[in-house]
Amino acid sequence: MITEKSQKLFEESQKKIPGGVNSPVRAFRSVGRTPLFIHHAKGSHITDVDGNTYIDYVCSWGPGILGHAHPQVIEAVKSACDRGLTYGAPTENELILADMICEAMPSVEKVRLVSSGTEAVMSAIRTARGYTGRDYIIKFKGNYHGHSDGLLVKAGSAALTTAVPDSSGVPASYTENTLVALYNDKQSVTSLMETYGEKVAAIIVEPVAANMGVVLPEDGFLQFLRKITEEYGSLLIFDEVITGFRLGYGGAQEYFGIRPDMTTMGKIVGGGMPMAAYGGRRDIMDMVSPVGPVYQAGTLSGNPIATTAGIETLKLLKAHPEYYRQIDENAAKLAAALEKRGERTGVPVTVNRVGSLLCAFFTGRKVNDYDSATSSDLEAYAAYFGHMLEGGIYVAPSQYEAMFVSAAHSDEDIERTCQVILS
Ligand code: HOZ
Repeated sequence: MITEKSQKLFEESQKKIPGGVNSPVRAFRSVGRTPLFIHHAKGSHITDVDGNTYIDYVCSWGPGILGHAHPQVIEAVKSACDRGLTYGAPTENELILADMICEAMPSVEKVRLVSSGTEAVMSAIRTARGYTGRDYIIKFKGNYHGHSDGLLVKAGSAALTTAVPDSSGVPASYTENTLVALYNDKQSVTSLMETYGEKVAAIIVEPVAANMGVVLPEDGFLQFLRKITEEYGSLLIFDEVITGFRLGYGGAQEYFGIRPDMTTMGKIVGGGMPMAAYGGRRDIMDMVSPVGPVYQAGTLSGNPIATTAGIETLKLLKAHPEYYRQIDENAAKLAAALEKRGERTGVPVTVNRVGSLLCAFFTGRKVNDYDSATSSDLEAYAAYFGHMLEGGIYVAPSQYEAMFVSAAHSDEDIERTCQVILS
């Protein structure tokens, strides 16, 4: 595999861009390699600047549920571009998309469109605080909710691999209202609620943790969070930036049958464009400016091109419920192959999967929380990553991310991937 052009671009990029990348996990540091610079992507395949083509399971970290450059999405986006890129004024598209989101997730009665998952979560937290008049929030160790100051506490994703779980540059006073509980550990939540419950604005959770690898909620855990937040008058926020429209059209809340008070979305909802959303109960969302006193704004919020990509993507997902069955089944085949690889090589592997989200941890332990997730052998992950890449398969360049299956992955892609896993 020749990667000369990628290497050259990486060298040059490091002179102008911190670490040569615009988001840390892309630097391939935790797998000890230099990143691939991408030239184009189509369907299930991604091609780098040296002309190497890979079957892609990063899928832009989640948005690519239909695969890359779906013709219907591209066509609509091109035609939207002809009408102008941004107006800074309302459009009918925003209403159409808001309607689609509210229909997909009935807990979302009103929704605000923003430009990134970080912005969605930051705004949801502010709204929850404004609504309850309380300052504390509870998050879970290893859950990642974007990079806003108050949430970079025991975070997942690249914050786990850069060895700076709590970022420098965040004043201690900005995180003093952030309490950290342990994922899947009811007692840790109960203890915090017993002490601070009356002051807790919200508990925010990734219903499936997908930024410390993939860690599933244990039976009853999400139901417990629903109950305890009700008891203390706190809000329950589901961060569905990854799970929204992926575990099913109605996201994790439909999959697990829980009605959160607020939901944050990103990735798929923008169809590959920079767009995200936060929404929830009408009385809560009516706290947001200009109706209520919680300020939040954005020049590119509800951008016409981004909403076009989002609408077309959701239309396709809604029209093809069979996609969800297909991607689940394909993910199950990959999971089985990964387990078999563990048996064959003698390197212990624990595979976690829900729907089309999966991840291999190189540990013999059951992985159900931060400590077990971080017990994975990172050298073994790096070796697996290298093996897959050499075999033409592009998986996340970090243990602490998910493997995403898309509707564009064909039977041949899955078969080929299983062969590489087992080779
Ligand atoms: N925070 C993203 C993964 N969970 C990474 C985004 C990126 O590097 O593009």
